[in-house]
Amino acid sequence: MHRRHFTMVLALAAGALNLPATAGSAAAPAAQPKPNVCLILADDLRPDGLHALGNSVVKTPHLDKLVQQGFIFRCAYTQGSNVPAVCVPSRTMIQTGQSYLHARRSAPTLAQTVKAAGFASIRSGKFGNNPNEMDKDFDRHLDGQTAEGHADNIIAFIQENAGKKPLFLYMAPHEPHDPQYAPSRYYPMYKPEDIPLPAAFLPYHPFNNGEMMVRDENTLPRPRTKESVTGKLARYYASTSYLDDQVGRIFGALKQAGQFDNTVFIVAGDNGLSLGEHGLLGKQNLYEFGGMHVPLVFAGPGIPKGETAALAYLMDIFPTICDLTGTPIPAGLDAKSLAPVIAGKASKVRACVFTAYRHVQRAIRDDRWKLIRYPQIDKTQLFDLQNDPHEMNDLAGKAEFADRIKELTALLEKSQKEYGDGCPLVVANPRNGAWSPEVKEPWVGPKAKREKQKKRS
Ligand SMILES: [Ca+2]
Repeated sequence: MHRRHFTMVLALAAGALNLPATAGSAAAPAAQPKPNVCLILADDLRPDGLHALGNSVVKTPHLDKLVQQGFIFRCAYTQGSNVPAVCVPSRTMIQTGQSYLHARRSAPTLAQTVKAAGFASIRSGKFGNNPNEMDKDFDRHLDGQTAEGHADNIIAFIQENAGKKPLFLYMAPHEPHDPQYAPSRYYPMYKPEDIPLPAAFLPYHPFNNGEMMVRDENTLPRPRTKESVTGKLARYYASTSYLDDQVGRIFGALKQAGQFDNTVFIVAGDNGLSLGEHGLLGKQNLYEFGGMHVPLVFAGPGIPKGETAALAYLMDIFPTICDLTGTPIPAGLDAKSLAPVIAGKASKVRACVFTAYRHVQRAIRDDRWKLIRYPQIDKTQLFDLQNDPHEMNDLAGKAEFADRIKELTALLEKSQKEYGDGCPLVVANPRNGAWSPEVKEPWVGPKAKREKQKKRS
């Protein structure tokens, strides 16, 4: 499928990137009609959250068809968050293509860019966890309330506008975020007893990571148990299947309008989520099955079937959409186009990925190694992701890895400078990191304490 479009869009991408056009086409990008774009941004979807991404339990037949024909970024991340609601900076970074860590540089947003490029655009999504002022720049900006409502909004938009202009369709539903609101018929699809515990399951997190009692972490009692965690996973998968059915309706409308094969699809999650890994439940940590690691798939005209371990940021979606549609990329972005990786012209666009959570966690990873630093408790973890993808074997205490830790710490400091992150990696008088659930009020920083008081009031 999409074969007939392959040459055209590769030529478009090549033109935008100043790459040699492989198919010998010298057509000017501006003369080519743009494909439509359909961005599905699920809320809290884990990097293995779809069947075709390697999860044998969850049923997602509609999205699977795309993923099976598409190009998967296995190592994609949202950069981080200065608040427990990781969604907000994540969605803002998609709109700006810039790091949340420094003041926003003046550059058009994604919404402004697609508008200027001649797309008819709609965002239908959850309100409240998004940069609302920026999202207003889409031609239509709606809250459909449910996944079904969002699909209705987008289907109506397709029916009104297909063929008149290229379409930019952005669906940002609540699913599969908790609490789950899928219709009741979805819940019997998953029996907790059939769901395996995550590989890195622990009843408790072994130390205080600086955010032990946040809202997400309190959605199940402690200790975490097989029953409680698999029950939560069952609800999460039911919600994912509900979303998949609604996405299937959008695909149907695009097919009916004769536009499906002329649409670039991007399927992603706004942030990751622990569901029992390391004793955690939220997105307020930097583990691989934690807050920042997300699914990211591109499919459609010009996009070959394949996958890569190239390190990507979620904000890269913005310039990548530009390249895949022959739209100029605005100057001043931190994000990088992934089009060269998709086109097989480059194996990577960056050597390392830096992630951050408030002032309490910082991490850096390269193709193999990952270091997580907890400045407030003077703790470092080191994982060999190649041999330990679930981060179950912390190598930081071993003398033979001292040089590796030095190298990665230097790389982390370099990334902090690059993105203007002033968070110290070493603090005076670090706290005791010991933690157990018997301690009712674990240590929280002054800012978190204020947030907590605000929530109570
Ligand atoms: Ca989220």
